[in-house]
Amino acid sequence: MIKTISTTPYTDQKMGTAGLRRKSKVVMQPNYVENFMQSIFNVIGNLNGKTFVVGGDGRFYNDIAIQKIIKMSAANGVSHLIIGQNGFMSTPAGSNIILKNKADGGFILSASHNPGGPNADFGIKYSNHTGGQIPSSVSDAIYQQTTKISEYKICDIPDINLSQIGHQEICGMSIDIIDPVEDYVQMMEEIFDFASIKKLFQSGFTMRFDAMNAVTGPYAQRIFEEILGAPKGSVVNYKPLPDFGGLHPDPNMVYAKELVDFMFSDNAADFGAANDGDGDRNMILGKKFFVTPSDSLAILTDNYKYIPAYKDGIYGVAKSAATSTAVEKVAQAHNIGYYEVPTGWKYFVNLMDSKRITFCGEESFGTGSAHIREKDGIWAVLFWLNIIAATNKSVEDITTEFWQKYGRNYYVRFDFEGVDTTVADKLMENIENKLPSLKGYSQEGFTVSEAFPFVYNDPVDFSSTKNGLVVKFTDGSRIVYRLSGTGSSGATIRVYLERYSLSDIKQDPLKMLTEIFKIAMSISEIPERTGKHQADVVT
Ligand code: G16
Repeated sequence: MIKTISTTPYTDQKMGTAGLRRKSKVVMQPNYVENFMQSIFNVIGNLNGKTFVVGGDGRFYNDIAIQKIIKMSAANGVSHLIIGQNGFMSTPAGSNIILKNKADGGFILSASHNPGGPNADFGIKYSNHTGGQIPSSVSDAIYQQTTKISEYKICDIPDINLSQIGHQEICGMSIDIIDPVEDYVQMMEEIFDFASIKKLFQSGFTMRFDAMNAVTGPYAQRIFEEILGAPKGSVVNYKPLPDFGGLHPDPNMVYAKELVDFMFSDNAADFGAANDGDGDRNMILGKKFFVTPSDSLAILTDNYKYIPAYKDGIYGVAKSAATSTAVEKVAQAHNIGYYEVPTGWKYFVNLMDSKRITFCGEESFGTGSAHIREKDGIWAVLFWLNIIAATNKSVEDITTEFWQKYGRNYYVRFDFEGVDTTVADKLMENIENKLPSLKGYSQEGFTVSEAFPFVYNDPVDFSSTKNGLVVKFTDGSRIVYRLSGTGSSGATIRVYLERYSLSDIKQDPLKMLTEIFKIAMSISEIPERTGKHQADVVT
């Protein structure tokens, strides 16, 4: 039943920040998935005795790609697959299943927060035995394979029925189809104080969780409504749909508009939250109040003692370089380790495995801990609920008290999308060339204290990664420039702005960052080089 099929390479199978992301139509080309998967299998080598976890966020083409992966796994000698029922599994749940079963890795079929559908995006995230996505050295080797692939192996059998939980054997490989929600719920129950969150809901506390028609709907309904007792209907857009019902499943102020409008209305719930396509990102809202992801990481870290799993102490904390420095002050206050890594959750994995950090987070709506090796949307929501239950304070009060204690890092990210890649590359090169001469440069009353490309030297594997360009000012303000690594076409220039104030904590972030934005534009020459005077997305 095993067939070897000739193929020719595609030239565009290089993974980005988190796996391979392309337009669905690109992925649907003949042998596209097959070439990519065979390249992975070739790099791993002997697959005999190996176990992999497979699932996805249910987006368009999930059902087709998963069948290809199953049949190719069997043909390549994989011994065992653990698959989410109907092909569904969130990214954090997948990481947990890999760790719990000591699997050799896993494949989550998702383009994360990117929209889904025939005219939208598809993707494949590949994790190894750590439960986290593979390091760049491995993805580079896979890319090399994709450029010279000439054949792939596949089992010539009918599609496998993924709807029944249980065990099957195909082509000499064993398959276990599991409930993708069950183990995840158990893990959350072990981390958080479910009894006190239950009491919170019993007292009349209200919440709205927007699953954005993506993978977390069933997880959220089970946890928030069925177990914790949030009123039925608290979880909205709960049914995972192949095109996410036309929603762009990115939980931010722009794309989670329905939730934002509700939470900023007079009928708002006490607490609001959203997750992205594959359930690793989160957005936190209070009544007419938004918590930036950078602040969220700092606040969770500062309040770790309320959480049963962390109350006895935590290791350090890490953030991506582009994330605001709010959590640095918390790390100093608690006397714990503090690390800055490049953008990409995979860079946290070594720090977690070596017990250097417990918490980590990114400005791109990602927060998580060492319970798994991916960011975790529902975990972040439960963490907030647990703090609220323990302190009896609102999201706004918790955040305001945090700013009163540590000062406020005003922070906004500006995305310039759909830029020609050559223009974007030149623009970044031009900024980088300018960096050495920027020290002492003054504009709008701000003076540059240092300017440098961000370079991360991993303390565990000693690899070195360059990602982003940093301009720091004498008052602690910062500009970071980066090109996104998660888009599926063209380039997105990300400009991250930050300004710190110890006592002036109630201002409008955009107003506070007006001057820094002007400086960022004149250093980068974005308007002149791209023709864009406004960002396409401001979060
Ligand atoms: C991925 C990575 C994150 C990263 C984000 C944005 O998240 O796992 O570490 O912050 O992309 O990356 P970029 O700025 O390069 O677009 P996800 O949720 O998309 O898998």
